[in-house]
Amino acid sequence: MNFVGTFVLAQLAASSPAAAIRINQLGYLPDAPKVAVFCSLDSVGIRDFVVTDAGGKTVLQRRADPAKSFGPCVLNYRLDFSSIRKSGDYHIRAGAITSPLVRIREDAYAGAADTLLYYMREQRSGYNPLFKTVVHTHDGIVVDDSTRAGKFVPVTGGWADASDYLQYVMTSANATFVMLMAYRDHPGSFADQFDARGLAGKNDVPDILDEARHGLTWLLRMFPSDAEMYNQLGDDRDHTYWDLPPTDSADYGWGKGKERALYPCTGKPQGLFKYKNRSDGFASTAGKYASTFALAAALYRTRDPQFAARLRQKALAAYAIGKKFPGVCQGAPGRAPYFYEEDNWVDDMELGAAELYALTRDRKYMRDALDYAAREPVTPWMGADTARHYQWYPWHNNGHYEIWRNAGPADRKIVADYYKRGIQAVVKRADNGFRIGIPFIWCSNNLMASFATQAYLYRRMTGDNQFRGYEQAALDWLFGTNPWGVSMVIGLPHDGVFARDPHSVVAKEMHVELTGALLDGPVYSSIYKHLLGISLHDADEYAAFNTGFIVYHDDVGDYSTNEPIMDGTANLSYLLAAISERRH
Ligand SMILES: [Ca+2]
Ligand SMILES: [Ca+2]
Repeated sequence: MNFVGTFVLAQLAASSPAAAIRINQLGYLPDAPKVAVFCSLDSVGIRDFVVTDAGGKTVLQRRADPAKSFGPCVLNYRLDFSSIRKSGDYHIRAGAITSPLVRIREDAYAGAADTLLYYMREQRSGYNPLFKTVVHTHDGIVVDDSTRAGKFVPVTGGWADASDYLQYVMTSANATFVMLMAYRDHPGSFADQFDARGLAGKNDVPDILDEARHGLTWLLRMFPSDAEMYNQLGDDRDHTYWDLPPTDSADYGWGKGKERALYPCTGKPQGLFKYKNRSDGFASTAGKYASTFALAAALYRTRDPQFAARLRQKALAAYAIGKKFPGVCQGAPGRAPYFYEEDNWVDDMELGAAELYALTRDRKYMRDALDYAAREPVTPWMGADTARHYQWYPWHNNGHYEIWRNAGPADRKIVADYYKRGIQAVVKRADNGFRIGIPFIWCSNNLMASFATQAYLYRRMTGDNQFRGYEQAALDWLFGTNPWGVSMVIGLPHDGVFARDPHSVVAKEMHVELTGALLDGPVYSSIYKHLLGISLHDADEYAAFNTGFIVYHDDVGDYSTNEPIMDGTANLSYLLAAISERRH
């Protein structure tokens, strides 16, 4: 470390707080549970807290509830101010600490789901509205296929998965599905301010459908015939260069900046070099194609009948392939050992079957959906301490909810109970001050968003409010009620504390704020320490809060906690749309 670095760290240490009050910076709905968390880094505790209104008048004085320590927070207290239901601006004071501005608003979440779409547009491959040009125009050339290797297939489009430019059907299909589902259930939460290309200006299509259709177009290209089901575009050879999308110079063996490698599902382990995945079927990918196309076919039935007819035919074809070739089609590693290690496929086939039943009303699909659901009632990370990278994906199983929408009372109860078991498994681990029970594996924010979404869906399905506090705690965590006091969505709220230095070449080189991007989020410090090629570029402004079992760094060098993720961002759109809708 050089002298300047030492000096900066000394300065940080001198100004380090001994405690903090963490809140949801986006705000609280008037009728929602409202709990701030007092995190003390030493053993100085508090007894009471007060809440003052915008005029400085005390509106609540209460006893702080001591809670189990968590991460860097040696002492933790829950400051419950749920009794305040009047919209307005407030501050919370406890000991010598004053909170940031606390907002209680009917419209606290208005427009939030649309804000996520700024990041989705920025991630577009094909025409990209940030660069105002077409990026990755040559895609792609088939690899790892005995009969088609070397063939060019036109698959331009879709979204870059994260800050690299790899593209996966696994994450892109789920992203598309969730956006379609968010629009179907909560159309009032979305505006029309951008056109199909993602440029400013309305086109009489809600922007969430513009974005979903961008995904659908790419997915149709990735599944051009029954004999060709593609799964991945590019591999980690992408990481050799840290380029902007229009000047991407990755070399897949036929020259820098040329076509990217296109991987089909093959039903066999894949990996062109040292590392191999554990693929053994098609169903994880086929199920995702089927569910996304089937839901889209229903939504576009009157809007665009021709498009809908094509989607319906593709949904049926994909589902049949999944039935014929059960098993998983995982991400393919390149030179590095990391890949998407999805191990479950019955969840994907369940969702595909549920959507095909909704589309066709053929009972055989409902029977399939219920059979698949019974084989994996709980998404297996729920209740676990760890998991492999994207081992259980999607992070929550929308299939149970989609069955529920069209099932009779007995089956409705069965799938609602499946959700309940998953929620209970997480809640059992959530006896800390933040009420958080997820494992802090890579992409923990996805787990947080999915837990909150599952808890929301369960509440909507059953009217049972017993987990509402945990649902709210997960939502609050994402918007700042976490040890670092950081909103995990860039730009939400625009005047909040959020990542200023994300792991993104676009943000770094273009000097743009990646508004709407959900970050990977905190990980176990043991994971962080063992990742390859990771180091901070600047002094850690959150060092005082990185002393516990989990860490988060607002640093371009930390690709494990501070990298924006496309699929997680899209996944959050449902929950934000749901909680904002009736407030418009
Ligand atoms: Ca639009
Ligand atoms: Ca799966």
